Amino acid sequence: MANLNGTTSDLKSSFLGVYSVLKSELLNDPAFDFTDDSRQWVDRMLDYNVPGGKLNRGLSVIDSYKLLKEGKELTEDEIFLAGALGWCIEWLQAYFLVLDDIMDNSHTRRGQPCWFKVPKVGMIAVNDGVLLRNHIPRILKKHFREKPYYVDLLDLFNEVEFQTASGQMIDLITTLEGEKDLSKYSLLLHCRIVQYKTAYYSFYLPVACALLMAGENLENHIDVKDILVQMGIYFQVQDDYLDCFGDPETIGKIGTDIEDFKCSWLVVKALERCNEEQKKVLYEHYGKADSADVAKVKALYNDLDLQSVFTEYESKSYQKLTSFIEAHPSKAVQAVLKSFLGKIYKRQK
Ligand code: GPP
Ligand code: MG
Ligand code: MG
Ligand code: MG
Repeated sequence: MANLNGTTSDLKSSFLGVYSVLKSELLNDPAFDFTDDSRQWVDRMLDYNVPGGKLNRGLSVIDSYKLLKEGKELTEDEIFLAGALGWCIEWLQAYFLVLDDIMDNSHTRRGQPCWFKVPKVGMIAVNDGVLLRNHIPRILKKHFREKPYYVDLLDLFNEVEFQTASGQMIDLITTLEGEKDLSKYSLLLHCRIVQYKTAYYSFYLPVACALLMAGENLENHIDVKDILVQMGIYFQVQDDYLDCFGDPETIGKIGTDIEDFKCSWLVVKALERCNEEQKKVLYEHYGKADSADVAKVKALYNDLDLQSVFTEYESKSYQKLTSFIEAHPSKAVQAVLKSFLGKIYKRQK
């Protein structure tokens, strides 16, 4: 395996090397000895859903661990383990996305059809989601069973999965309320949804994994968690913005938030800023599958200049997060948090 202490592209290619090892371990499970078809199915399903994203969450476990070690060269073994934890997060993400795309009735993901849209897959994707989820404790057991932090790792993944599923549930049932009365949508409600459905697994989890590997007790790092959760909220506001204003070619997915009646940051801001007449347009056209309705909503978002509102929010969030980070007593932790923020600020995908 290439030396992971090297450049970013080395880091990425070695990280992908860890994927191959984990995948072949999982495929060697006696469960698939029975038929070659089953092994091939899982092989294709993993390649389709696990490694094709930006890999930010996974890579940042290694990054964060390195920063926590304050520049000390990592051993090959440490690099493999941090990589394996990174992949557990990517597996978790794959599981969430496969199911989220079914629930959101989405079309594309990472520049290709959503897994459930692939011919002959359909609702088998639900079971594939369950399999992806079950791979995580198998990876953890194989590589971390003897570690003093093994139980904490299992507990962390369980807790974060619970938080995410709870956020997803609120995301989904909130649309039922919105369909009855759009004015129920508020910034507070939005914040609650995105904190749970996105922030814990996307931001807190990678750093918490690195902290556990470094022998830290997570209870001593509540301040870090708070900052990461704030960063995760900002990240999901970007996701909501890109759903409407992003380039589908670049973000690799076609937005469905307007059709799905989502309590998106954009609709909350539109409700805050619209006059009575514009409100009528929103009530009439929001949450409809027809592209003419969607176009009406998008035109309203443009009239309300939501792009500028977002730009303003983006720079305010950046300033606020930077000041939280700089107030943290540890330089190593500051470096971890700044590296995260730098990766997402003004992202286009
Ligand atoms: C992102 O919401 C939230 C998730 C991917 C969590 C899903 C959780 C489950 C328990 C299934 P989103 O729908 O805005 O994401 P995207 O825009 O990528 O579809
Ligand atoms: Mg979705
Ligand atoms: Mg969703
Ligand atoms: Mg989205």
